[in-house]
Amino acid sequence: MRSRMVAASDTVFFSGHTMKVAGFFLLGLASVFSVQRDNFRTCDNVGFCKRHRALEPGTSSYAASASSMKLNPTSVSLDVLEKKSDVKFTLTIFGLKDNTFRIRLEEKDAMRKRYEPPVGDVLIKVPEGEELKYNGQSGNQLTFNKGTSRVVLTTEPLRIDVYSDDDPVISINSQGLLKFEHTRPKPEAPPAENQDEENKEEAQEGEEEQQKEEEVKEEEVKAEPEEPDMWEETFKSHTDSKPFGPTSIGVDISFPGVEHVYGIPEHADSLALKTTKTTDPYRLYNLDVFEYDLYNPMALYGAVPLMLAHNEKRTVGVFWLNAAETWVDISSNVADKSIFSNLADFVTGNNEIPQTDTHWFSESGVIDVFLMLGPGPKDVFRQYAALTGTTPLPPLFSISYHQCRWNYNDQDDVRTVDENFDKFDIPYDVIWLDIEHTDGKRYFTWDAAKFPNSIEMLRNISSKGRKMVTIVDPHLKRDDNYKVFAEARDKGLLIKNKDGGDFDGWCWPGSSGWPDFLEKHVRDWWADKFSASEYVGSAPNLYVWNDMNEPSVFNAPEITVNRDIKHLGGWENREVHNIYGMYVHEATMDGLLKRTNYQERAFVLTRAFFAGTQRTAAVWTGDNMGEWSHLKISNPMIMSLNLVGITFSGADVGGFFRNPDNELVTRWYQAGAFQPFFRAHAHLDTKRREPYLLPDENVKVIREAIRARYTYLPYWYTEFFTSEKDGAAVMRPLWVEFPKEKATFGIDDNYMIGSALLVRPVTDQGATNANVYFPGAGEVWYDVETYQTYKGQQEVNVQAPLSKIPVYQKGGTIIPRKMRPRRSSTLMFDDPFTLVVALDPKQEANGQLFIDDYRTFKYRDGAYGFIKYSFTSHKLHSNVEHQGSGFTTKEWLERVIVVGLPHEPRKVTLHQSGQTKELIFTYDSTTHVLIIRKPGVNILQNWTISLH
Ligand code: NBV
Repeated sequence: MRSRMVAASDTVFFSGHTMKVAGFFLLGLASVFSVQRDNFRTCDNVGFCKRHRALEPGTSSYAASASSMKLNPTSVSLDVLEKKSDVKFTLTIFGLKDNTFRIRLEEKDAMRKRYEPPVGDVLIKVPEGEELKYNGQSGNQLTFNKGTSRVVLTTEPLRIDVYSDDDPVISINSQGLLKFEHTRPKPEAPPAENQDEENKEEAQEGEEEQQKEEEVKEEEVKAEPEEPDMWEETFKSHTDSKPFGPTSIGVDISFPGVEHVYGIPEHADSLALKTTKTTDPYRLYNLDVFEYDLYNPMALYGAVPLMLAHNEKRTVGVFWLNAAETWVDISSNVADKSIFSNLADFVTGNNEIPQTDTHWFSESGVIDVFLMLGPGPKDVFRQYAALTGTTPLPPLFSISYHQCRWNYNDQDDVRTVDENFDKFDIPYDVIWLDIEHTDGKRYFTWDAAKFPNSIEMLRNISSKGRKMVTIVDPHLKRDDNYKVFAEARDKGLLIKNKDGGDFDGWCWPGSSGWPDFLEKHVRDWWADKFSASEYVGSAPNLYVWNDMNEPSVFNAPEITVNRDIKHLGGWENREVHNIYGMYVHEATMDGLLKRTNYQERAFVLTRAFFAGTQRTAAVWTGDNMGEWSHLKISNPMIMSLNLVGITFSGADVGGFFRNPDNELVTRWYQAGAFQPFFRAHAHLDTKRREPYLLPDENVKVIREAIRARYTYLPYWYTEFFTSEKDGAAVMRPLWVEFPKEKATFGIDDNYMIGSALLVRPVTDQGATNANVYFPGAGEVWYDVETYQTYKGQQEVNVQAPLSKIPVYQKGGTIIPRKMRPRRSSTLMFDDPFTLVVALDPKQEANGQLFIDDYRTFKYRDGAYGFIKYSFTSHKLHSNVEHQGSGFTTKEWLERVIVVGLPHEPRKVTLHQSGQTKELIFTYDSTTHVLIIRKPGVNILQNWTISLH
């Protein structure tokens, strides 16, 4: 095989500190503070990536046969022939409810079944069909209508164009890059190696020889040659046996009229995806990338193959349902006219119309693509949510502040940290324990010397409403005396190596095995491990964190399991790689829910993820660095996750590696306080940096930032509740709220939380100012601290000294807050609300509030309150839209702040149940802010406050 790809030895992956396991020392080799790229494959050393990327746009060799057409009420299928190989495929186009289509291409007489995630695991159910009407044939084009959309299928060369309201919106295989590597028997003799790179180089020495080689190459193209890496591939010292040969699939998908595409996390890159002409394609392959680099398309811990394409007119989404390694190339006739202008002839032949062309290819599976036609961003969120589900309402504690570190050393350490938060008046809800809390990295156990009485520790924090999260990784130490491992081995639950024995890899505990979470019975077994009797020393206020679930394997290729390892169902890891981590956290969540017989909501954090992860875990962006650039990239990274449904996501506050200075830590808290998942975390080797350890000036600012988070919890909670229903991003790019405003399309340092709050975290060292883009012509925005106003559709350089978080409330919105700082969110359950009414130029505003018991599933039976607020004609109305299943609350209204009121009212009155009461108020004529005190009504009531 290619000698270029075989390194003398593999670098031992390492965490930055010395790990001693079973007499071995794994030494930290990667301490240069940037990723060791050569641990990871690039497209150049991935056979199928090279093969797909080498395809030239042109005429497709695939043709559909119109006469084979089978019409069903909601779908149509046709035979497709690949003309060079004579292999047959079935193409099916499904009409789905809510402006969605599905397109599948499968091999007809495949020698081996291809993996597809079982329905229920990624897709929550078989998607509901909608009538697809055949509208006849014209030439080689068949047309199908569904509502106001239509699909035009060109039979030869095969191409599918999708129109929405007569506008072309998505085109598939218009560049002719479709390639489906059909199953085939292994050739008897190994393929010749005369095409290898090295030989090519040598051949360049003599012109004659070179010419000969070119002739050979030409011949081979015609004959569709077997390439050397089709049946075996080598990376560094690892050989992938590839017993089933080449199985990849790929096709081009174009978005006419579109310059901006987003999504396909996880990458440490800008929000708007870049063209990949000079880089590798964006790679989706769940990997543990040590000290990842920024602004490149390398794969990271998780993968969601969903892309959103957006322009002023509409948003569409493409979901590529495939769990294998996937790459996505992006080109654009706008960014790169010279090369791609000839491809921009979508319909009109006018290459002045912008177009983004993407090219998707996966190592195996079938082509199964969902096209969501919006037309708005929130429609695409809903359409994708109908396929893969939404984030269930998190328990309130989990959207509060989390204090983590690798590691809190022992019970005393936990007690001291806990007490210090109280001493310094800083709220926090959850304290976390990393791998060192266990007995030798045996998860579900405790280091008896350091944590002799974990139950007492858990009880202590519980008295203040606080929780604990412990880490539970999926690698099990191969130790006969470790019950969890022994049981998994004896019951045959572990993934196998290619020869059928239990797969043996290296991770934190040394030699380890991995349960095969793809199997339901394995997940059930794992879930039971969280019961009080199995997880000895745990308590109901203990929740879980799944790390290393890509899975991370230190001594395997690319620090993950070999592609040819076998899962219990017979699949190779190459077929299922990206979905493994999701099954781990799903089983964990199930275990936590089981503890209370599915009564109490729970919390799981995961590092690896896939489409559907949103249903059972929050996600964090892994091992970032305490660097300004990493603070900056946390915003687009979390926004990308939000765009693909993973709304409950965040980044390590402070940065995981290195020692950030006080200013950076402080700015990071300010950003984290306005990101959905808010947790500080730090590497074992870093200096302690709990907020109270910083100089007074910083403690003060961090305290304010965390308190600000707590004051906005009612708003976050309401947003999460509505997002469970409609799948909308909670942390939103500005274009989601202002889809027609082109200036917002490339912005990734300003964002919105819901529809009311605009946030612009300061992410530059030494900055005392920040450029804020205020979107929306005719809108007005209010600084949430000073109430200073800003007009929409302009960028303003605002003052942002260290104490300032630039956050703005949109005129026309009403935000519920709780303004009494306490030690934890649980202690705030019954606290009174403040309503902040920010008036728009018409002197109107609307808002809403969701309340329940903040912790159980009873809201699903209707036991919650949902209140709508509206301000119009100088009156604020509270309208209880829902109060069900006997739900009541002690929460009440203590204050109303009306912002943007030009004149002081003479009198303010409260009207409720036929009674009127005068309320006290103050008015500031410079800020135009009215504060109405003590309306005193229960929050779950209808009333009106009138300004006279
Ligand atoms: O468990 C240790 C760490 C953890 O703190 C971190 O958050 C994870 O992303 N873990 C990775 C393993 C090793 C990191 C070098």
